[in-house]
Amino acid sequence: GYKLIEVAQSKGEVPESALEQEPFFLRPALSLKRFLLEAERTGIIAEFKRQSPSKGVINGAADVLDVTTAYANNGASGLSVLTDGPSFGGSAEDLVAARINEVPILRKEFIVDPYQITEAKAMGADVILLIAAILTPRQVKEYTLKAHELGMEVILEIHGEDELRHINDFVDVVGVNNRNLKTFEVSLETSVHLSSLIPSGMIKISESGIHSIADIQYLKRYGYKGFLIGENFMKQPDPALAFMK
Ligand code: IGP
Repeated sequence: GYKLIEVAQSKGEVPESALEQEPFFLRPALSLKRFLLEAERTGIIAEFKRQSPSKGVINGAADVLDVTTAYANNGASGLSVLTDGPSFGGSAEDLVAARINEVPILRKEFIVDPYQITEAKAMGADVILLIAAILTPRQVKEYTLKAHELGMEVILEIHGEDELRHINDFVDVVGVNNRNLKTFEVSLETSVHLSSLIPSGMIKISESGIHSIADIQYLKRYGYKGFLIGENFMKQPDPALAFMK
């Protein structure tokens, strides 16, 4: 299954019609919205991230299957798997390995072309991330509709007030990134500040720099239903055990 995808990612040469033949392409997607609202889950979207531009290598030894399975079996509402190779050391293969778990999986990638949305579906992703900082509001709408056609949901990621204009009625979840992607500065106050400016019917999640249960409780007071956590788990020797704490 996934070999073709890896080639597609590195070369961008595999036609979409071939991606549509991948085994996962026809698999019905799981709804992140539904999992986020399920009371018995934690609201945590637990991320598998080996390295990052801001931190360098976070964990070079962690096994994607072990870690994502522990995340899923211990109450994660979703998984986030980096597929970007150059900056994050991820791959399509990582997402395919995580797919054994029956929880929604976010393909964490810089999506700038509709082709990558078809690719996400072929990898077995349930959700894609659309980052307002690198897309026009029009692209966000077009890409959201394409994701929906393929049965996937969309998280629209925003960081500043100027990106509120990217929100449309079609996006499934609005994610506030507490990290500024240009300066790498992180503050939960970004989520606090934007919470009241996001249309009230939207499901909101807070992303990055979340370190503790106290942080989650704080963000819940501002209406956040989901909490995207990567580094805090991945920096532990065994991220699987870190999640259970
Ligand atoms: C996780 P942290 O601080 O818990 O590792 O953050 C996640 O929010 C972060 O990896 C992220 C990201 C992104 C990475 C959020 N938006 C966009 C790459 C691209």
